[in-house]
Amino acid sequence: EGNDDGDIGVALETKPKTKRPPMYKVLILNDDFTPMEFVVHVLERFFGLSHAQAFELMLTVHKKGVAVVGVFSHEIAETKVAQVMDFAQRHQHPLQCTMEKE
Ligand code: NFA
Repeated sequence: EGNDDGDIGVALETKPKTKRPPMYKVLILNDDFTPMEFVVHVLERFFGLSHAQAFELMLTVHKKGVAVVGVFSHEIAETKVAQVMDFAQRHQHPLQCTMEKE
């Protein structure tokens, strides 16, 4: 940084910034009423988990109160949340699904 072209030699070099899109965690919350089998079905149907994976994750939510069930782009996360909330409502279960920035 320094030459004879008359300017002031402030460091203008910048990092080449590559922008990855922010990712979003999709969370399932425990409640006292939604049947365990319904949650397992949701996890299989909307998150592509095997029955064994879905059962294990359902138990984690049941015991800990909440768990991350997947990480997605904003658009995909919004779609998953809407699908789960709609499916739960149609079956009259109070299951809650939300998203948060990672
Ligand atoms: N706690 C619910 C029950 O005992 C099961 C459940 C698990 C609900 C995970 C919501 C999420 N029937």
